[in-house]
Amino acid sequence: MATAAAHQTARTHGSAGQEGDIDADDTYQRVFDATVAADERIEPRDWMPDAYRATLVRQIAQHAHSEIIGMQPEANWITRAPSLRRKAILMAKVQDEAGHGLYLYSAAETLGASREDLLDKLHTGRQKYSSIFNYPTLTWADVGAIGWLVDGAAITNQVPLCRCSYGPYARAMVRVCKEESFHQRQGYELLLALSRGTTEQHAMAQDAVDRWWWPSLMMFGPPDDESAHSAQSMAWKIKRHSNDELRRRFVDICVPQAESLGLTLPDPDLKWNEERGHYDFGPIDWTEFKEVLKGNGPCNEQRITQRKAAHDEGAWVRESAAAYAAKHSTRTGVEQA
Ligand code: FAQ
Repeated sequence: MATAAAHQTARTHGSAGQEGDIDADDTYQRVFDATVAADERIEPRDWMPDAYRATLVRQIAQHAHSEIIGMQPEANWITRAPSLRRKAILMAKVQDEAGHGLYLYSAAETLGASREDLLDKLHTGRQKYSSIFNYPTLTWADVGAIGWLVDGAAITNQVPLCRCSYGPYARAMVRVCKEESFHQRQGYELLLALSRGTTEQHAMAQDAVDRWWWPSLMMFGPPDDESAHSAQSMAWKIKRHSNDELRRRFVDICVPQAESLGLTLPDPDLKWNEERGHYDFGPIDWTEFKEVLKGNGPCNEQRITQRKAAHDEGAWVRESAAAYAAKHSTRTGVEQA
């Protein structure tokens, strides 16, 4: 059992004692394990295993990248929204996604990652973003389907992350989930309006759901027996549930909602299983998922090209903001303090 003094030292030191100091390493590890076991938070200044830090940077960066790449498919419809009201809602939603990216890159920075480096890894394909954003938005109804299904899947995955063992990530998720929940409702409301509209509008809504359903199920990641990181991430309480568990939960939520929308889900095997207390569903095309991850989805190339162009075109904004901050900090004496 670690002493209180050792506990404090271990919790507030960025690295584990002197090189070769096995006792200190041991104590730090025990304090870390005890903190996680007690469902307390690991904070940026606490000691943590290198692999825990690396896993968090990987997941948070991938999450941040998904938020900013995820702006593209919906932004595609801002200029063609069917009314001023719909345009204002959509602009606010896309802007929210940029904000989520910001919280998440900031959370990654608390682990020692550099934002510039993370963006470079995204642009050069060394870090991933969610598979879902490699599909095209072909009609206005896709905006509704993304809100309902993609934001719905995101919330199902992210609500448990509010209890993630790493403090800054968990706290960022609280706000993100509140906003995603609003996004999900606007998507549902949009689809409901189309579903109850003309025959053509109903068909458009159904077509969008048909195209987004299976990719939304893939968002939860590979099946549990193929998930490389789940076991360790769950032991560290970064992830609280497995990929398949969350996928099942999402299907259970969506089936009654689809019925209320007057739309069907494109799966003939979808059926309530009394014994399991869940819906059974058909096989997911994991070959498609793997192809999308390899860069062969319908929009992978377009998404990265557009992201890089936006980054290059925005260089002057970043430079101006940095110059302003430097000038401001000199004037207020922050630099001398
Ligand atoms: N796409 O061992 P696991 C949103 C990768 S936010 C791409 O199971 P893990 C908001 C995985 O990284 C959506 N890659 O991995 C919004 C790993 O590869 P690596 C994003 C995927 O980390 C809405 C490999 O497969 N949400 O939508 C995917 O334990 C509307 C093995 O997988 C998050 O990022 C995938 N779908 O579990 C924005 C949530 N799935 O890294 C705009 C946080 C797996 O070894 C509009 N992340 N991979 O090269 C997580 O919860 C987890 O990272 C999982 C994957 C569950 C995604």
